[in-house]
Amino acid sequence: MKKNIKLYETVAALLEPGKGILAADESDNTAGKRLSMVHLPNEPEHRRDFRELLFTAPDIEKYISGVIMYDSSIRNETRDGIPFVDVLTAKGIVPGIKVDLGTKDLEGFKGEVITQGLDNLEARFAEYYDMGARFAKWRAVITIDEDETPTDAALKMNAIMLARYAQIAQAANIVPIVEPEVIHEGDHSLERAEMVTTRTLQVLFQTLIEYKVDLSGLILKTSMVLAGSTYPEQTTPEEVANATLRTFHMSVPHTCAGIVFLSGGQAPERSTENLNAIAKLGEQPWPITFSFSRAIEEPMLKAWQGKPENEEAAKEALRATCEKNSLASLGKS
Ligand code: 5MM
Repeated sequence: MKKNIKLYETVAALLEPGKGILAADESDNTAGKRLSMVHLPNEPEHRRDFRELLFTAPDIEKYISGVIMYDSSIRNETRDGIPFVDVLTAKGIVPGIKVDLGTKDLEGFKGEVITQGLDNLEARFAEYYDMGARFAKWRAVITIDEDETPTDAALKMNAIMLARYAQIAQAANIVPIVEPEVIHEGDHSLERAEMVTTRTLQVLFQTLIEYKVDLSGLILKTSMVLAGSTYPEQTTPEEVANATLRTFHMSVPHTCAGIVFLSGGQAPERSTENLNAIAKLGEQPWPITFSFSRAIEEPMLKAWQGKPENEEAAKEALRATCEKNSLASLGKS
């Protein structure tokens, strides 16, 4: 396999110890859900203000190595006309882009979905690279339902699409983040979550290897292994940490450049506690850190409330949340 130094440089920047990745890649629709938390309508100027607060907050670069954006935000700029990509780059933060186009039902497989977005991906990557993006993200959604869900057929099809996306990204000098999100909502036990996540990651990595994706130039974004959100016995951080690392050791090759976590709808404090417990288990074959969206944004939104007079407090809430997660990624929270 031909080595691509550019990919490794980006990987090293993204996985700098003590830093994590902010997932600010909500589609316009989902950004509207964030704005509704602060009683603002889903209008372009409010989406811009939301992103401007996130990207211009002082000192986040001490804790954040990269930001994943959405198509409309990578093309957007601050109220003063500075492109968001330039704001991030000036802070030494690597700009990234979500390139999947969301999910649709997988015909014949009740409750299972497939991710769209492979069409024209070469051309889209070329444009995003010119805009400054150096890494990307594609999310597959895996739901745990009855005993037979997820099916191996759905896992395989999602893995092939993740592998094809990763091939195209690497050919464009863009580091792919592959995100097979095992959904937290549901009444499944911790054991079942562990079994499903292990199988999902095994199928994914077998497929990535089969299609000759360079794992040293790729980052895995994954769920923590947790009991379902409505399962009667909720899991302690130590249980989450042990189950999550057992899963990785059963499924993630040591050549994979690194592993980052999504928060999956857990409360911000719980996401941080679980990350801290994982880091406390000591050094692993891969760098491990956070790539939260909701768990980073929620405290900032609470402080902001959509009011100009709260903007400085909102930026400080964001900085403090990033610092807490930075410490947790080192097991020092
Ligand atoms: C922000 O959520 C992203 C998906 O947004 P759309 O549904 O609008 O496309 C998602 O990709 C996110 O980056 C990850 O799942 C991690 O987010 P959480 O909130 O789970 O940390």
